[in-house]
Amino acid sequence: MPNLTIHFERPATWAETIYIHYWNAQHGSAASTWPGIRMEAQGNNWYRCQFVGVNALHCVFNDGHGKQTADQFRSSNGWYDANGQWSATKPAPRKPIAHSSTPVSRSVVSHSPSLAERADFREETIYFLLTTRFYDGDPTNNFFCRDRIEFNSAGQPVDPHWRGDFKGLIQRLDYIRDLGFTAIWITPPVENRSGLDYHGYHAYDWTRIDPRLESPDATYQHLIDAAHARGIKIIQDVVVNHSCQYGIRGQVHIDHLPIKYYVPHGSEPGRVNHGPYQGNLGNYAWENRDDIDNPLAPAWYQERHSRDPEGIEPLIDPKTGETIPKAGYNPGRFFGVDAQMLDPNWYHQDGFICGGDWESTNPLQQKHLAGDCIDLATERPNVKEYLINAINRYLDMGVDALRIDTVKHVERDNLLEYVNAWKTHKPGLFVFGENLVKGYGWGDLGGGDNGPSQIRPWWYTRLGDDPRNPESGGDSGFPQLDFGLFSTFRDTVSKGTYAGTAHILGMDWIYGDVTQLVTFLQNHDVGPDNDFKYRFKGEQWMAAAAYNLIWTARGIPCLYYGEEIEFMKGAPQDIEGERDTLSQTGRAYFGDHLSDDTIATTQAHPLYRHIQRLNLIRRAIPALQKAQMTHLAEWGSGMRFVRDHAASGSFAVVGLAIGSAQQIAIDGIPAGIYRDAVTGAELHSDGHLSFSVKANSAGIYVFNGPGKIGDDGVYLR
Ligand SMILES: [Ca+2]
Ligand SMILES: [Ca+2]
Repeated sequence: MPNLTIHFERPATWAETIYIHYWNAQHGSAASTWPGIRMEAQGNNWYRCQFVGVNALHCVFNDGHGKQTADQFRSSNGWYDANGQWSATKPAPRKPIAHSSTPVSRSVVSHSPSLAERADFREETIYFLLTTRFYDGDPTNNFFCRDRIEFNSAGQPVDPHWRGDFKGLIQRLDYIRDLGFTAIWITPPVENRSGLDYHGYHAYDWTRIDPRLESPDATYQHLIDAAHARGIKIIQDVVVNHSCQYGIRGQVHIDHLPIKYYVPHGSEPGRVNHGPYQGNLGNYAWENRDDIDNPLAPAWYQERHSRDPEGIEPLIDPKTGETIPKAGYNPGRFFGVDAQMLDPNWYHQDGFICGGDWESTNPLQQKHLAGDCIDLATERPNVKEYLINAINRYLDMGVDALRIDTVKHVERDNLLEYVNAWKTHKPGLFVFGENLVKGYGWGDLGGGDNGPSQIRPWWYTRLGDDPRNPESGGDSGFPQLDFGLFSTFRDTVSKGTYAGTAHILGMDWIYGDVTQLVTFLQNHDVGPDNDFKYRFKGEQWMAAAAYNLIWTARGIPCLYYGEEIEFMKGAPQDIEGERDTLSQTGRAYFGDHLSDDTIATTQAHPLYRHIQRLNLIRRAIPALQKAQMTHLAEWGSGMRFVRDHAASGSFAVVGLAIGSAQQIAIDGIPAGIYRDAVTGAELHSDGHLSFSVKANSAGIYVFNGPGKIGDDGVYLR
């Protein structure tokens, strides 16, 4: 009968009771209930637990007092030390970490596991899209936001903001699969309310999917099921920090006048002319043209919600006593929020963020981010209960991972309550966060940072309480989008060099588990040029070299929709000018490149083929997915490093060349046969390896590797 013995070294900041919570145990009882089994103290901070009749399990270590590790998987006896490293034998007492030792046995390539078997999210690569801007499968759910409507030369409104939908996404899942991605991150699908809410970040009801995304035969459940049927995981984007400016349906109301009574200066009641909004600016798709249907709105509001669709009957503003509709009457009563009148059970009471607040922890976390991002009292039990339960339902529907928005605007330990509640509800759940920083983001550790550690990405990946010492706490199990690495791309790949990359990678130790970070070249908010505002502007070969780095370095690669064809290259990521519409931005509608007539051209693009092959290579080599980077050297036009994943026996030497061909040399690696996944070249090493890499290509020499993976393209060759 197999037995599994797990040892755990208590980090200094943890309580002295240690638990192991486990699930998916093979050939044993399936799972423990949180916080799990209490481990037996062995002295010198080591704890032990033996599982009889079990040969593999997933687990989380915790102290029952709020500290916990990331999810772990173990299939043999092991010692998990306070630095978060597994060993097959008991580690010697603490000493400086030596270079990676000679690996024992070396496997070749991973097989292709099914979705259910893929418990480690580092095996995935992510395609990120704004559902409304991707592919329109059902024109009947299209909807124009009030703001930024685009008109054609005939004066007709075109390009509805809510255009792409689940039906279209389902129809194009095979496109994403063909490109090689195994996970899709979609923008928040819950019901929204705002003058510009097509992106989903202004939630009004977390318990409902926005009807503008669904069709009768293409609900959220249909999307999840269709993705799973293709081996693709769904990552749901979740906003915890704020609600829209109307409150939350059925929970809390924020005072407003109904927008159908708004009449701009120079206009008349019932005569507003604004594309699909004719007569007034109330929601044109709703019978009574109102903007909210909150049962907590006052009686006078609800009465108008259910009638007077024209917005022309006299209504007394209860706040001022004035009668509307009246041209030019205070727009703030329709579109603004009175921060003094917010319900303290649901909202913070500190007003709106202004200039000096952006690098200061308390105002950043307690004030409202914007007029339509009203800061929730996230520490209150009612807020926690509402948000946690709402998202649990989507986890039950099959959502595989969560991406948390605006992380730095919620205090870390408070936010970890949400993250850990979801991970407890769905053991093994991968959750990562967005902590936007332009720069290295090392906080109090220097690097020219003018903000404190407590609002920086690394802080949220850790459990310690010392802003100057990341190692004061272990891994929080809440990795972040790698804005630090992203920020360096402005000065590296955008200028055709890797110079400076080693500097940022040399700080990998500050993160709880750097191999879980989500890496990217750009996204819907930022791009790696000048002031971080534009879709990547650089030459195509620079982008190719950037992807070579992102796909072979530590972290989980994430591509923003359209990058595969340099879509909207150089455009601002978000609306910039006073009159910009979405079609002038990086959030333009992508579906024209995915139609039956155009998709072949899209799939022939050199970067499409490039990313497709990088996904193929990464999926075949566990070291590229899971190992840290060692033996790192970088010299501007080239770099090399080792990815050594002892647990799977996968070992790869990577050489990268940007701008010109490079000769790569490395010492101190295991002797044996190495095969390049890019060229298929085979080399014998006696501890030294030397090889050449063509310009903007990569050499990926895998110990006992399978040889060439995929076909040569313009860059990988
Ligand atoms: Ca649609
Ligand atoms: Ca907040």
